[in-house]
Amino acid sequence: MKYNIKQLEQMANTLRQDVIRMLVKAGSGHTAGPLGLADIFAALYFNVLKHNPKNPKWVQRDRLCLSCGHVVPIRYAAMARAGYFPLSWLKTLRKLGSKLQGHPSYQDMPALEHSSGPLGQGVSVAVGMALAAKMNKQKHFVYCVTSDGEQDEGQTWEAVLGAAKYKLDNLIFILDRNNIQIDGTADKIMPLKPLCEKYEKFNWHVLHIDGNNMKELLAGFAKAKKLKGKPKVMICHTVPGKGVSFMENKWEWHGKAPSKLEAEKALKKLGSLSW
Ligand SMILES: Cc1ncc(C[n+]2csc(CCOP(=O)(O)OP(=O)(O)O)c2C)c(N)n1
Ligand SMILES: [Mg+2]
Repeated sequence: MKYNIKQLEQMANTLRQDVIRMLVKAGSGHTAGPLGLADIFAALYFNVLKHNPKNPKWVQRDRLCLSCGHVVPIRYAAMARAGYFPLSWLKTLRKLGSKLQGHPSYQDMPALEHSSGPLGQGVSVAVGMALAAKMNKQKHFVYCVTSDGEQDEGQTWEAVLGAAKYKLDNLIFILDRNNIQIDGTADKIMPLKPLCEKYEKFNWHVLHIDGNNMKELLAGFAKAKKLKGKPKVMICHTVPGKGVSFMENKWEWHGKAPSKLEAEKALKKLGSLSW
């Protein structure tokens, strides 16, 4: 069943609460990116993706690659809510022996499509999957979530070149333009502007989206699917830490988990009555 905009917005808020609960229990991990990406993951898992949680290896499924692996808590939350595994597993994030590792582990959870963590690698995996789909005349799309920090990786641009060469119009990058990375604002660490023109000159279709606006997101995905002849990138402007005012737009929350007190405050801001 495809969720409507209101249901998707509610789901995004639920996912944000899940992320806070997971991280405080884990005691370490990444907070800002996952909160900023909640709307995108709600849209993907509850409206956009052709997938079957009960049959994760269904051949005709759309592939979702997560290249910036550190934001995986938001993907775990969306997968649990979509029925890939029990919600109780979310409490095991980052624990020894858990399937929910701090960075995606394909060995532990094949529904993730591939492992990631070293930035820049997942985009190449996505290009390979899209090329394979073309060669096999398969109809599914390959989506790849990548981050602005990842645009600093040389490997990203090798993948971008390759995708254009093979005119992979079954490939859609979802670029999280949240303007932060590990130890500063993204553009201070490495200026990326003009990012849109860079992708255009590399022969990609480029869309600009407010990545925290569900209506824009759904329209963006629909448009991206239709564009032909070139790979597509949806540059999604998101607010890192979205929904928790004391975390919003602060790079300091890139890789820090909330304390118990901070988590309680965050959950209140997200409208939760309990923890
Ligand atoms: C190849 C590689 N170099 C460095 C790192 C360390 N690292 C982890 S996250 C990160 C920042 C990435 O920026 P971004 O994905 O934009 O972070 P966010 O928006 O989630 O804060 C860095 C440099 C890494 N994981 N892989
Ligand atoms: Mg970033």
